[in-house]
Amino acid sequence: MIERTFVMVKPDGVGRRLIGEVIGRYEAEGLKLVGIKMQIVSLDLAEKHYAEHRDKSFYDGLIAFITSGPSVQMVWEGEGAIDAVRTLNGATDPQKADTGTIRADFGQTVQQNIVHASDAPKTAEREIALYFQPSELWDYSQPDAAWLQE
Ligand code: IDP
Ligand code: MG
Repeated sequence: MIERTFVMVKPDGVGRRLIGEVIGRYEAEGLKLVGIKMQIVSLDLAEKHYAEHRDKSFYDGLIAFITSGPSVQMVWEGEGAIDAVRTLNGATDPQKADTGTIRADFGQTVQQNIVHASDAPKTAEREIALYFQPSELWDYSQPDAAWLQE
């Protein structure tokens, strides 16, 4: 199924000049970039984004980190995009992430793990709506689209 997923290059990824590295991996997977922006996420937006973690011990640190500098927000589209991106990103803890994943290659701590990505269709829908207006998402075709279909 063609899906859309929300992805963020967190402030550590932006600061360490890894935006292009992250985008390159999703492009190489055959996914399509349909929206992109850069901002310092406000406290209010960060709290909405991470509401599910409100009661966790790491919540305050996570909110401080995610609002600490500019981050890049994106929407990627493609066949099974939600799982495909989570696989490329790797496990939350870079120490436990599979070799060759973004987090294994570049993540420093469980908190500073370079990227965020939606974990399910409902989450993707909610997170895309939090960060993007419908008019900021683009419908276009790529010349190799037919080759990527099963
Ligand atoms: P995910 O990003 O792989 O979906 P979640 O469990 O949803 O992982 O956690 C959201 C984010 O919170 C993580 O990406 C990481 O930045 C941070 N985080 C999660 N667990 C911990 C922890 O135990 N200590 C510090 N930060 C954590
Ligand atoms: Mg999560």
